[in-house]
Amino acid sequence: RLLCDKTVAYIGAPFNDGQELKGVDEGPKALRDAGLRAYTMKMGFAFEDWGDINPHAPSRYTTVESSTSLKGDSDDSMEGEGEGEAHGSGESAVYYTNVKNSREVGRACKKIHDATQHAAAEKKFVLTIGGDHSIAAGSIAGLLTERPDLAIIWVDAHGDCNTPETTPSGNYHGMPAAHLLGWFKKLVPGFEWMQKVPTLPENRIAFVGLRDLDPAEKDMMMHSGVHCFTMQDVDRYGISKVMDMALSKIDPEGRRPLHLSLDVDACDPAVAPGTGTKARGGLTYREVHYICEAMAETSRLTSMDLVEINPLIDTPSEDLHGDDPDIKGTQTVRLGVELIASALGKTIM
Ligand code: Z70
Ligand code: MN
Ligand code: MN
Ligand code: MN
Repeated sequence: RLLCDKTVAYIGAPFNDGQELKGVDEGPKALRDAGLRAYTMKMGFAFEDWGDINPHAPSRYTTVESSTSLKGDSDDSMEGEGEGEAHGSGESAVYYTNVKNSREVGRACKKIHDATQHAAAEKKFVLTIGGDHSIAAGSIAGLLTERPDLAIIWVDAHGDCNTPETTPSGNYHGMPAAHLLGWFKKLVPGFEWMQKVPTLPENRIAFVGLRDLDPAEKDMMMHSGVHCFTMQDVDRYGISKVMDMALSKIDPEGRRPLHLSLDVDACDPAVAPGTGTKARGGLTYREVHYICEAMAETSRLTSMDLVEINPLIDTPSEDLHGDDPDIKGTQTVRLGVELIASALGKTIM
């Protein structure tokens, strides 16, 4: 019995305020232009384009704005310290003030939350396309609300487990996993709504492909219940054993709906050049495909994020050999379409 229908709800999250580089907000359009709709329909899926979340417009799903707001509106500037300073009212003492663009990021994530929750309620396969990885705070929050026993495979070079106390950059895309796990001790302006979202239990997330962690982030991950599979684990055990181990950790009885949060920077830069934070020694073309194929084989994959594809810095496809003629676009964009197809069950035989 399938946990979702063979209908893809495509939710575009053209969003780049969680990091420094422009271009990652062009991901949703690039994947449309690459021919994703036709490609997935050929595989027997219905394809519903739910459009792009406009991070700057009022939500099309809800009129509820956050009821708490900071007095004095000192805005999202980087303050260096992780601690909020009192602004007279005392209210800001419970807020972090060092998350860059936090109001923008938080409001956009709330809209993404509303959209993924809505699509999950309609039993769709929920496909959220970034944008930077900040959007996973929204997509997973919405999915968890509707599918409370959800378990997550987070494929990334990075842990994305910093808190505002440990972040070296202030960039929210290095923090969404920690936020979902309930590791933030204070509120983030724009993210007040997260308080009402179920916290993700630590033993329900496994990271795959890790190789670039900040010291304090590494410490928190190691001393928590999250499951970590580094590139060295991929070398040692091979990707198939790593996926077996990861899935049995987050879903020992094989009954949970599964979510794949796929940051393309998990791939080796030779495979995915079009991304902002490249880290050498990543997943090969086949390894990242295997991850998607293994998720599809469970028959319990009900949602996916694909993030950090930056078409503006991508390599032209002329450099690609043996590419699929049914997919258009630059190298990393094409890879994105292929990975979605694998996650939806495309097999070699
Ligand atoms: C670093 C930070 C990060 C993606 C970079 C980098 C995080 N740990 N995430 N690229 N996708 O700033 O927190
Ligand atoms: Mn903006
Ligand atoms: Mn990431
Ligand atoms: Mn990353």
